[in-house]
Amino acid sequence: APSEPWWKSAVVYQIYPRSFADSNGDGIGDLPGITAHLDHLTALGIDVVWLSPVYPSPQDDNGYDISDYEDVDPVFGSLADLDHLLAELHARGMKLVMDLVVNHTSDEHPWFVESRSSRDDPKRDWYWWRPPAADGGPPNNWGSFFSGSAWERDEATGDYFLHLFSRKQPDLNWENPEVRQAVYAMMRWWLDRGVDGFRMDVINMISKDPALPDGPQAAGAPYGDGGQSFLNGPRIHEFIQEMHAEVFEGRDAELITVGEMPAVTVEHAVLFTDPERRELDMVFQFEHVGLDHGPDGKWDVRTLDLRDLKRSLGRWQEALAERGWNSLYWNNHDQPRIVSRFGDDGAHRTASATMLGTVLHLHRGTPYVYQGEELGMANVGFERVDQLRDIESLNHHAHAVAGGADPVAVMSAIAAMGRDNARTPMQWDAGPHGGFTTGTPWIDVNPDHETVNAAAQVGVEGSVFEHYRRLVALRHDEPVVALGDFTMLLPDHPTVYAFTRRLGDDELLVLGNFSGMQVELPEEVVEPDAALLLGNLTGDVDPAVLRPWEARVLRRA
Ligand code: TEU
Ligand code: CA
Repeated sequence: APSEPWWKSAVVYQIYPRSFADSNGDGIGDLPGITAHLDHLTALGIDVVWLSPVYPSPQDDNGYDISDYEDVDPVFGSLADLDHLLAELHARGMKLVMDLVVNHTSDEHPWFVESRSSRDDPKRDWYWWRPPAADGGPPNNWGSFFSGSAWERDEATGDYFLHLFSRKQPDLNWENPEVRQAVYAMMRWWLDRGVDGFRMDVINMISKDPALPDGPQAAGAPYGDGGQSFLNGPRIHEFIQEMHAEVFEGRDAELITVGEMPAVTVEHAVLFTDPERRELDMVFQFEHVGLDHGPDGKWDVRTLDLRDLKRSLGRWQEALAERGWNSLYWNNHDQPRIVSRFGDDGAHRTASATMLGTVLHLHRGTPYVYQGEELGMANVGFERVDQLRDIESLNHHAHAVAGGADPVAVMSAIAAMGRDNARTPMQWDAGPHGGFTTGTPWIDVNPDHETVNAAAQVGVEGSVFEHYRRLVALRHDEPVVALGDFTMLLPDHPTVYAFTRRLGDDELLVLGNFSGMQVELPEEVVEPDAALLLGNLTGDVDPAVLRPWEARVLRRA
């Protein structure tokens, strides 16, 4: 339908600049490095690049701690380098989405430097300052996402400030209208520069209950969970609608906006993405990437039950079928690699990576490919603390070990779930450091780069890359893939993921084997007359059987 927004048939590619390509040998990826590798993106056929933060930053959280919203950190290049990248992307028909991190700033942002200077500074109220509790401790019991208290006492005044993430990421006070206007002005500045939209970091945390009450605290737990006071908080839809009116109104048709929203519910997601409400185009939800977490959270590693995955993604497909829109992802810079997580990064790497890609990309929604996913890059699984770089993993390790946890068990959870798995350098070729840098990389390259790399895959039949290229093309070429409705099949099958997509008379059947065992298909999905639109394995196809990690996209006769 001509009236459908362009991003419904688009595929987005996420670049984590620090780990993509280093142009000057300092061991850190940079903007000229990205610009030098645009052929890779063109070959894949993607429509949009989402660039993780490149702004000036002390890099406490790899750029998610911003000290200047309107410039580029010298480690990544200059504003001129960014303008050049933008122009080159546009020349190739691709758009650029910037990361918008406005739940918090760096503690080195001038706004916070002023704010902390005295109790009556005009910017004092731009952040969440509270006096100590009666015992001199923090104002409430909230824990930070990066271990420890969510409060830090500041020497200048003796008050505490709130930081949901690192102590170098103080939370902005969105109750203050000056804060909101300053953010909107900055966003307009970027749009005027030519960027095509924003991925909004933890944007469903910006509205907090100003009472900041204690959260529920499990027996023996060091901190309480403040989530009910800041996840999808009281004014969240008001703030997002205001942002839309102040920043996007009148120019939104060409843009793409996606809100990153830990713990967003389907009910809120419908509100956020219903076009009539004028909020956001889509959100990143977290339910499906929490299914292998136990009751104690992400370090409590469990095995995925495929039925849970189908139930979860199926619910999201259904909830956003009439109004709103899904984003689709397995990976980003915070998640372990999907081929290691839900697939098999050993003997069945190519088959499982392509099966996972097929199942995801055939859902209704806008797919996001995270750098290296298109090569089947796997978890690195660091075994030593000195190999870790991520503040979340390092803080967790320090706190857990200090609290008496077994260091071997702590490292094995980090090896499975740690964010550094996503952040090892892009594997361009089999050469030293995978062709990422001529210097010493800021984080170790995965030793498997000798076999898993772009040079070995681009243009090579049977590779993960070539399969992803076909998936992107399928979305561009087949309206049913972009716009068709979705029906989940076989919800109780333990290893087969099956669904249909339908647009008018056109119906696709999608099958994926989430196991290394051959499986006999239940009769309702055996279709000898259907045409094979896309498969991930070569050789003879038996309509009644899926081979290990096989995926098929069939067009019903
Ligand atoms: O992440 C938000 C978030 O809640 C988690 O995914 C987080 O990465 C953590 O793993 C929780 O266990 C966003 C960014 O994507 C992340 O890189 C930043 O560290 C974080 O916000 C703070 O800006
Ligand atoms: Ca560099």
